[in-house]
Amino acid sequence: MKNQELAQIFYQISFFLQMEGDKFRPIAYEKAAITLEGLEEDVEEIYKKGGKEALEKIPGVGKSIAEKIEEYLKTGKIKYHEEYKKKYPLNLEELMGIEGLGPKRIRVLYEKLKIKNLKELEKACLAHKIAPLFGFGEKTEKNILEAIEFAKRSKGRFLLGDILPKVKEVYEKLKSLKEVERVDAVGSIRRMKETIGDVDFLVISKNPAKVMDFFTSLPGIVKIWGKGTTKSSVRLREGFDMDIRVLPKRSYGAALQYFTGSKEHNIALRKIAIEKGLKLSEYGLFKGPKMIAGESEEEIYQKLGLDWIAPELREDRGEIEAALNHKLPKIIDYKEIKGDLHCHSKWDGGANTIEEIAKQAMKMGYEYVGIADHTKFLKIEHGLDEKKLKERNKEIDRINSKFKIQNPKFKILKGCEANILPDGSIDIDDECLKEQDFVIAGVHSRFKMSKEEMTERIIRAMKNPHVDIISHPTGRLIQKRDEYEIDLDKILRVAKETGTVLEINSYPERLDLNDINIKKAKEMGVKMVINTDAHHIDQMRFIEFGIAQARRGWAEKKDIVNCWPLETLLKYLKK
Ligand code: DGT
Ligand code: CA
Ligand code: CA
Repeated sequence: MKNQELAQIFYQISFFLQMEGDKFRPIAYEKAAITLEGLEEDVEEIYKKGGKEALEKIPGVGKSIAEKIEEYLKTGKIKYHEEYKKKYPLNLEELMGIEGLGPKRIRVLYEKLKIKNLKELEKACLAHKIAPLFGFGEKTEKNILEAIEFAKRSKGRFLLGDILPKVKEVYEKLKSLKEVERVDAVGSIRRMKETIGDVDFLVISKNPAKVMDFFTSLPGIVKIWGKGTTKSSVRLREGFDMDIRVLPKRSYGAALQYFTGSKEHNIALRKIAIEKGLKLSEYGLFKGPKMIAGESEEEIYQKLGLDWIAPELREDRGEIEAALNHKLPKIIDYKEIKGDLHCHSKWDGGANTIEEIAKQAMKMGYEYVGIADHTKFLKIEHGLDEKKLKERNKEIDRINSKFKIQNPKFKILKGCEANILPDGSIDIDDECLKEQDFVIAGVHSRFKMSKEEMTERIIRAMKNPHVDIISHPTGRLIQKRDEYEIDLDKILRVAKETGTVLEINSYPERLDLNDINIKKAKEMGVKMVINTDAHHIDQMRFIEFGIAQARRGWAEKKDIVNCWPLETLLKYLKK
């Protein structure tokens, strides 16, 4: 579908014309661009069916623009656009995104300083070449520099955990709108991918104009990229973009399927449709001209001979074949966790008391919660030594007996997150480890070791009979730090042999193990635990992100030890 490409070209023509001070033509091109962006039908189809005359019937498309669309469909280029690109060889995608830099200023910057892209712009700012230009000044230069930083940041992807609360807020607002019959967040958000490029909403509404007005005037919007009759796109102060599309009810399921993605999943699915002599698009599943499914996502999968596939699995990693053979995993549910085994209390410098953590856990419907304070090696984290751990355990006993009356089913478990020292030994003596209900061990120092050394280090810890769980096994921090050099296959084998549980750390920037490694672990029969690593009770909600990754890694109840009742869990840990 060429609609979007054409829209981008028309936005650029509009921009070039504005650079030259044209007053009216830019508006016409921008209008056409917005229409094309929101157009449901494929502009190429329209042209094939009705030629140039049909194009002219598209709102906002006149004779001259229709000719240019025709030219693009025939040659893949528009001469008018190409000539402007030659005249102004600028990276418009970059420069148009800078707040406070309009077409006129961009022209001055190009003509006076030969600035063509973001990098050159930044260099000029840092060399203070912008301020002396007529009509710019110190303040403008500073603002541009800030905008560059912002653009650089927002160019990347965003952590799911940072974005999801805001998405839910917008979702709730849209849902409460009386013009909205149904709303869904789709794309990578619905698949709960660890990072998000942009947020996509789909809506059913009899009054799309109202929905567009509402959406584009939400608080916190810093830029409206486009506002059409059925599609709009905005940027939020936080730096990420949100799209919305209003769809007819009859093809909502098809759109839900298409815009949930992933692209790879969709391509594989479309292939199956073709093999069956069908055509699948965001408008529906078609047999010839007849739509045979479209209103619900389930019927689309069903008509293709597949079981419905949970969004988290839609990455073309074998889910389609499994759905064809009715062998999809019964992945864990968001409500299936019975307890969090990795909470830091005030004892090691966390924000909350054990009692507060326990109360929060009960509020979340858990049957148990594990306190896993840091141990002595980690001095900056106020790690506890053997004596302190003993004292802390006394407090846990005391609180447990207090709660027993209120909630006999609930239990606080005694644990620690001990350190795996560079040689693979643990920084707390065995006697003390034995007294804990569970022991987590993790690498918190000397991250840069050779692959062999690091692998051996972790393996030695797993072979310690008191170590039950390895926390954040690969050590990666999303967008900050790579995994340690480790031989994960070897670690998984030893985990299986020793019955060591590997953690799925839910912290938004950790998500460690990640989805792919979770699937690997599951296939090898390694057990995992979904923990939050919360240092504050508010962070106990992070569990959702860990569960999401576990689902993306095909994990079932049998794979995740904290989906099990307390008794089963404790019996397993003692092994
Ligand atoms: P993101 O935004 O980078 O985190 O990832 P997505 O998956 O949300 O991607 P996005 O926003 O570009 O598009 C949303 C969905 O629309 C995507 O998951 C699948 C569908 N889609 C977008 N472009 C294409 C395409 O060229 N081909 C196919 N088959 N599907 C596409
Ligand atoms: Ca997206
Ligand atoms: Ca998108």
